[in-house]
Amino acid sequence: MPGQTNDQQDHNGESLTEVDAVVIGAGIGGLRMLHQLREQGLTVQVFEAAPDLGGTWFWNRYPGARTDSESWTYAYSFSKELQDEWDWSERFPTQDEVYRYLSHVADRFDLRRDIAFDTRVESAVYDEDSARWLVTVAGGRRYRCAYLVTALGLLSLPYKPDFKGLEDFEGQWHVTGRWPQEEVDFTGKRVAIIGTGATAVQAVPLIAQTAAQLTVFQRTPNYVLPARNYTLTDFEREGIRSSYDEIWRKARKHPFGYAFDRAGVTKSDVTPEEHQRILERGWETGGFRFVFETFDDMTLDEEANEIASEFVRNKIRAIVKDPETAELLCPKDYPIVSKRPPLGHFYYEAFNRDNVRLVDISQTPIDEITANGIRVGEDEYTADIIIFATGFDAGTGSYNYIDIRGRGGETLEKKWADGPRTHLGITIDGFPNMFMVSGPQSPFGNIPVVVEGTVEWIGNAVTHLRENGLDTIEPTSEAVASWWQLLQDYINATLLPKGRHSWFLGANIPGKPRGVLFFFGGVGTYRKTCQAAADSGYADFTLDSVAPHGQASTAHVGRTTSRPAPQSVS
Ligand code: N01
Repeated sequence: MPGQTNDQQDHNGESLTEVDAVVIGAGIGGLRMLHQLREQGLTVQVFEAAPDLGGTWFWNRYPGARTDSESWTYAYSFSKELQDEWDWSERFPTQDEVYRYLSHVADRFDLRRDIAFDTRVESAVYDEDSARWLVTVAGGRRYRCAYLVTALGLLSLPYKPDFKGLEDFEGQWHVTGRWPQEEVDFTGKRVAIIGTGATAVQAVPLIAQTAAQLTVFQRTPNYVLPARNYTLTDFEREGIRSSYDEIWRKARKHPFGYAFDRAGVTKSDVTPEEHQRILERGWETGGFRFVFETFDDMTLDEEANEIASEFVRNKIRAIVKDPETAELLCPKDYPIVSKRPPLGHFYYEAFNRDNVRLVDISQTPIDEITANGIRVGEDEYTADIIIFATGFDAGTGSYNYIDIRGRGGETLEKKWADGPRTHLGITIDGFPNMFMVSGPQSPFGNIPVVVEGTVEWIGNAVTHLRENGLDTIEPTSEAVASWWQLLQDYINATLLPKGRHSWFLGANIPGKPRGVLFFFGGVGTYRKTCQAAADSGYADFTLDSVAPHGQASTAHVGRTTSRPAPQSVS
C-alpha cells in the first residue's frame, strides 16, 4: 500500500519487506530521489554501502578535494527555503563543505530515517508475474518493490591498476577515491602520486606543502585551467541568493549545466590579437569559463581549438621555471577539452618547488612497485606513501558489482557486454521500472543540474503509471537503439573523440568496451528531449498492467508519434 512499509514472510518463512521503491545510493542523486518519491507519497528504502551519506563526497576526501563547479550551481534547486538558508563560503567549495551541505539537506528533510547505511545491495531481480523487483542486501535481508532506482554515481568505482609488487611495498598506500577518514600525515614523508587527472591536480599542491618530497608520475599531461577560487563575501552571497531564478534558468539551458553565458563569438569573428585577449580574459576569470565564455567553437573547430591549446601551453611554459619540466607538462598530441580539463589551484606552480619532481612515464611505464617505492625502467623512486590517483571505472563500473536481472533473468552485465544501452540514460529495455539517476548515457555535465532533471522525470513517470492504473514502464528496443545512435552523432560532431584515455569513452580501463558513455548533446537539449518523451504519452515506451491473475496485459506499446497519455487499462 502506498505510504507504508510492509514486513511480511514469504512462502519459505523468510522475511520480506515491501516498499514502493528501492533507491541504491545516498549521494546527490539518491538523496534527491528519496525526497522526490517520498513527496509523491511512496514508501522508499535507500541503501548505501558507505557508513554515511554523500557518495562521491563521502569517499573522495583526499587533500585538496573540492568541486570544479561553482558552489551556487552545485546545489539543489527544488527548495527555495533550502536555497535561502544555505551559505556557501567559497566559489569552489571543499569536500567537507559539500558533505556538510548534503548532511544539512538530509537533516532538513528528515531523509536519514529511510536510509540503511553500511548496506551493500547484492542483487536486484525482476519478477515478471508480480511486476516487482526483489532486492537482496548483504546479510540476506530482502525487499520487494515496484520501482528500482539506481543512483550509483558516474564516477564511484575507483580504478587502481594492477601493478606488480604492491603487496611487497613497506610503506602506506591509498586510493584517492577511497580516502581514509583519518588524516594522512605527509609531514617529512616521501610521497609518490600516480596519475595527473583532476584528482591529482587538486592533491599535488597541498601534499607538496608538507611532504619532504613529492614525486608525480605522469603518463598523459593535462590542460589544467586555473580555478581562481575565492572566498565569498556576504555581499556576493546576497547577490547569488537574489539571482537564483536566473542562475537555474541559465544552468538548465547550458550544454554542461553551468550558469554561464554563451560566448557569442567564434574564431572567424575576431582578429588574432582579439582572440588572445579574449582567451586571456577567460584564463583570468578562471574555471570552465575559459572554455565556455571565450569561443563557442573551441570544442568544434580544430583551428580554434589549437589556438586555445597553444595558449595554455604557453601559460605552462611561463609558469614552470624548469623548461624541461614545463615541456613535459604541455599536452601536445590531443586537443584541449577532448579530455575533461582539470581545474588547478596553483598546480603548475607546485612544480617550481624544490621538493616536487615530475617523472614522465609516457614512454617507459611503471614496471613494478618495490618494497621501497616505484620502479620505472632502471630507476627506482623511493617512497613512504604511494597515492593512486588513477581514476574511475566510469558510468558502468559500479553496475558490475550488483547482480541485476531483468525479464527472463537476463543479466545487465550480459546486456551491456558491448557497452551500455539505455533510453535517455534512465531506462533499459528488458528491465521494467528500473530507473537510473546519472546513469551511463545520461548527460555529461554539472551533476546536481543533471540529477534534478532526471529525478523529476522519474517522479513524473511514476505518477503517470499510478494515476493511470499502470504497473510498468519500459523503453522499446527501437528507442534504445535510437538513443545509442544519437549519442554517436553528438560526440562525433565534436573534437571529443580525439582525447587520450578519456574515461567518458571507457578508454582509461584496459579491456573495457570503447564507446561514448555519456550524452554530449547538452543538458538543455537533454531536458527538452526527456520532456518531449513524457509529453508524447511515453510513446517510446511500453506501459503495462499486471492483471490480478498475474499475467501482464499490454496497455500501450510504444509508438513513434505523439499521443495522449493512456487513461485506463483494459
Ligand atoms: O581520474 P582520471 P581522476 N599508469 O581518469 C593515470 C572527476 N573529478 O580521478 O591520462 C600510470 O582523469 C591516468 O593517465 P592517462 C572529473 O570529472 C572531479 O583524476 O590515462 N598512470 C591519469 O593521469 C575527472 O575528470 C573533481 O595517461 C595511470 C590518471 O591516472 C574525473 O573525476 C575532482 C595508469 C587518472 O585520471 C576523473 O578524475 C576530481 C597507469 N596504469 C575528479 N592508469 C571535481 O569536480 C591511469 N593512470 C572536484
